[in-house]
Order: sequence, then structure tokens, then C-alpha cells
Amino acid sequence: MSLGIDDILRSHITGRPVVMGILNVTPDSFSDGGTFLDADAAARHALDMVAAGAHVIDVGAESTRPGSRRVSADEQIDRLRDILPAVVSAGVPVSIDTTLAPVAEFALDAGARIVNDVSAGRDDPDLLTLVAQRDAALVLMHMLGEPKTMQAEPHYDDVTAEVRDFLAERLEAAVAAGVPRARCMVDPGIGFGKTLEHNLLLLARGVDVLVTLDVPVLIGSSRKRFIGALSGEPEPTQRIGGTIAACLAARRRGATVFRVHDVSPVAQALAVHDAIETPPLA
Ligand code: HH2
Repeated sequence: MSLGIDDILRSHITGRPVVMGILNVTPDSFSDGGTFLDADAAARHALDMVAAGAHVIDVGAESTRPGSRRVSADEQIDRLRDILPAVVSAGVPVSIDTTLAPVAEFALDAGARIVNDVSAGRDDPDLLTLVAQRDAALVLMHMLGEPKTMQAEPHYDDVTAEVRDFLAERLEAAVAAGVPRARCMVDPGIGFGKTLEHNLLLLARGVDVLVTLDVPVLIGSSRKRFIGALSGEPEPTQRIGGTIAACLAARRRGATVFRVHDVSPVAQALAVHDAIETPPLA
């Protein structure tokens, strides 16, 4: 079923799950780098994800994997130029995964409706204002440090409380810049400056706490390292089982938006999970 932006932004109220399919147009993303660099391959993959049940396509032109190098706005725009119009024509809302206002502006001009900012508006001071002016939706994600160094011994006294406080503060910053709270979603940033234990705490207790912010909670656990650490699976594309388990654990606690590479198996798992957990009234 197709969902509009307002359905997505109200998913925490309706309880409807939203599957966000990942499209990385990068040479170096950790699990699909280099696969969708040409416009035809990217458009085909977007259409396949929509047919498999994706409600949103999140397009990124800069890898944020641990240790990744920064990509300039011009280079991101070059990577997106031919691809974005094709993805927009797939017929579902498009999200742009960037921290830079010029890239977000380019994507919004091409028809994107959501800005997914892993820096939560800290990287580029113009980004929140742009989102406000364009009435776009916004994902605010928690990250400790920056991708280059974030996995160097991350430390928290209380990871759940610190991530919650950070996201509450960034929601206030977004509102101060003119973005209505009702246009925002929050994300604990699985794998962004977190140990295995931090990730596990955030997927359980963290979601319990983040839902109290009263905006949709987005989870990006897809194929990530913590799944490899728990399962011994070194190959990211083979981490579908762990991805599903993490999505369902977060789903049970109230997360509604799931950013994943493997759309079909995750959409199926969510449908079965939800049917069991919320059976129709007899
Ligand atoms: N994770 C990645 C990128 N963007 N955005 C949000 N909101 N939440 C996430 O957890 C998240 C994100 C990293 O995953 P991926 O895009 O597959 O890899 P890469 O950064 O190497 O392109």
C-alpha cells in the first residue's frame, strides 16, 4: 500500500509500519557501494524496492560508514543529478540522506520530500532553515562524534538518556528554525559512535524512551556490524536474519519507520509480526 508523507509523519499515532528502502549512489558504502552508480541501475533498484513493499526510498550520495571520507556538496550533487529524477518517478516519497543544505536543496528541487540528516542539523547551519522553508519532512539522527572517528571507544554514562536528551534538544533546534515538530522523526543512530552493547540497549530500552518524544522513531539497523558481531557473519549482504530480528524488536517497542536494504523480507516480517501482535477483533 502506498503511503503519503502525512501517513509517514503520523505513523507513531496510527501504528502503521513504514519501510524505507536504501539506495546508495556511492562507490564506497559498506554493503552496496558501487552497485547503483548508473542512473538505470539505480532507477531499476528503486522500482524493485517499491514493488517489494518500500513506502519511501532514501537516496544517499555520501557513505557515513565508520572511517569514511567526507564528500563535497558538488560531488554529491554530481552523483545525484541523473539518478534523482528517475527515483522520484518510482512514485513513492523520496528522502535525501545528506547533512549539507546545497545537496538537500538540489534533491528537494528534484522532488524529494524528506531530508534525512545524520548530523541532526549540526553539520550545516542552513539545513534546518531550508527544511522549514520548503515544508519538507526531517529525520534527526543521533551520532557521537563524526564518521571518521566515531567508533574509537565511544563512551556514555547512560546511552539511552543521552541519546534521548540529544534528540529532544535537536527537535527543539529544528522547531526554533521553523520546522514544525509534526514534520520531524527521530533516530537513535544504530552504529554511529556506539559499541555492541550501546546498540542493543538502544534497540530495546532506547526505543521505549524515544517513543515518548511523540514523533515517529526510525531505526537503521540494516546489515550493520553489530549483527556481524552477534552472528559471526562477516558479509553484510548475508545479515538479513539479524536485520529482521532488530527491526521486530524495535517494532514491538513502538518504532514505526525501518530503513533497510532488503525490503521484501523485512516487509514480510513486519506484516506477519503485526498480524500476530495486533490480531483483528473476533
Ligand atoms: N545509517 C546509514 C546511513 N544513513 N540514516 C539514518 N537516519 N539512520 C541510519 O541508521 C543510517 C542513515 C549507514 O548505512 P548505509 O547507508 O547502508 O551505509 P553507508 O553510510 O556506508 O552508505
